[in-house]
Amino acid sequence: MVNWTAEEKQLITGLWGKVNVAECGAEALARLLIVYPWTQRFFASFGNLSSATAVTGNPMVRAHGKKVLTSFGEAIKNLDGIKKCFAPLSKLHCDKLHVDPENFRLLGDILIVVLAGHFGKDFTPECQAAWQKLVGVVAHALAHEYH
Ligand code: HEG
Repeated sequence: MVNWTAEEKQLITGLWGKVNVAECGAEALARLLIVYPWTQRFFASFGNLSSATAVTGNPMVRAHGKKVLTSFGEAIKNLDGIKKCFAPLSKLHCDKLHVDPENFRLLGDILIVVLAGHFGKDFTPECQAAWQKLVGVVAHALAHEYH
């Protein structure tokens, strides 16, 4: 069970209210695929991923990035029950998609980079600390149903 301080909750939800989910989600997934190219193997059906420009402009990457970050929003709405909330998604990523859970950590770290880029000085060290904790908890929850 994770404990969140009132300040952490405020830092997470306060920033989340200003996040452009479509933009940041698309950027995060595109960066994952470019920075860690082996992650492309899960998205063979997404068409052209042959260069950074192709990845960034790929509409399926953009749509899926938005979907993934929207799903993060569900975690934020359920901060005290993230494990339960993500149990079905964890099963899906394990049984059907066969995604190595290490990739959840990589995506979490990439999301931090994206937020830092979008919010600059407003992404204070305290805010980063709260978000870093969140992406860790999300990665842990998504890995929880693996066997
Ligand atoms: Mg996953 C599908 C969420 C990381 C690969 N991912 C999905 C879906 C959601 C989701 C909500 C749609 C599920 C559905 O259709 O019912 N993913 C999600 C989160 C995270 C994550 C919250 C956070 C860390 N996913 C992730 C990573 C990879 C991956 C790191 C691979 C490197 N996801 C993946 C694939 C699909 C989904 C291949 C199916 C995509 C498709 O074919 O439409």
